Amino acid sequence: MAEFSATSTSTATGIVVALQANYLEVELHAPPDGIPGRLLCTRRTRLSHRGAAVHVGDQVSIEAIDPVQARAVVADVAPRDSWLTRPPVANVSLVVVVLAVDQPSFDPDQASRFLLTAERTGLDVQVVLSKRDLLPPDQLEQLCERLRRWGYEPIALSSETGEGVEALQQRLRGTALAVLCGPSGVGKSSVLNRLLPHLSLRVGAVSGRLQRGRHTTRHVELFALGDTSKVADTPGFNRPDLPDDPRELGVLFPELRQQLDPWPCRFRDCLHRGEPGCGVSTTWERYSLYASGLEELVALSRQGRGG
Ligand SMILES: Nc1nc2c(ncn2[C@@H]2O[C@H](COP(=O)(O)OP(=O)(O)OP(=O)(O)O)[C@@H](O)[C@H]2O)c(=O)[nH]1
Ligand SMILES: [Mg+2]
Ligand SMILES: [Zn+2]
Repeated sequence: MAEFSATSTSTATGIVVALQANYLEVELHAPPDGIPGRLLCTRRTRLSHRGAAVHVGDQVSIEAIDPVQARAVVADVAPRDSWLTRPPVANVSLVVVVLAVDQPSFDPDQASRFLLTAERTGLDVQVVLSKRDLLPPDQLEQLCERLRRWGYEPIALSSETGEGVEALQQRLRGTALAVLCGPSGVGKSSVLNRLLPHLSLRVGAVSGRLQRGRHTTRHVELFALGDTSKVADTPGFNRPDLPDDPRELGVLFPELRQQLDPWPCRFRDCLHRGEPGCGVSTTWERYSLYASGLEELVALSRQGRGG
């Protein structure tokens, strides 16, 4: 007769839902009989040797399951479909950029940096304008219209009143993994508490003259939204970096991207800075932001080349 030890020989697959110090919290796709749905895991040392970082959102195979302690070991990581660097989340299918209409006040430069970072993934990007209760309806409509000119169809919502939350819920339904990202204090955790009332995530009041957030959320964590969708709460931060390559910048602006098909310029490597023969207009709102971003990147790449 087989002898049972504390460690079962079963293996299983799951998704990393959180990282805690040196542990990975893994939710199993189909827990074998008698094995808890969530396990606290360490990594096989050979994974660390390969330099394979394991992140939230990674699909992993696990072994050495200890059903009593709910522990296991991550043996391997599946190749990623997509990768968001900051916040670090693997296998994202939708990037939700959350921006407050006020408190903290809407900052077009900061908003754009978050949008550019989201666009770099090549994934779908959804803009959420949070705290709509803080803005009169006509000003809210103006802000929505502004975002539309940038190439986005925003969902305006309030986690205080609940208005608009249903629209986000609809958008997330059927999305395998959505990530909420944006500045600290815009209400990312608050909207999750509204969507999933059992969560009670910690939220923090904004403070100071600039009504900045207090970096309340410290870790990326995934939560189930129905049977087929997951959504990630992430720590807010304030100023994402631009991409490294100036030639990459243009395609990250939807309103410029739309002007580039078909290619309107006489020059193949045009950076669209209003030179004669460049067919790109310079009269769109974010053009100045594009131009100054470009200058910053060109200067950086010159420095990098030592010239
Ligand atoms: N008036 C109003 N306040 C809100 C709304 N949503 C969130 N807040 C408040 O905004 C503050 C920040 O909310 P959080 O949910 O902690 O913001 P966060 O984006 O998760 O912040 P970090 O975790 O620091 O990135 C809290 O005081 C919330 O009560 C809203 O819809 N309307
Ligand atoms: Mg938070
Ligand atoms: Zn051009």
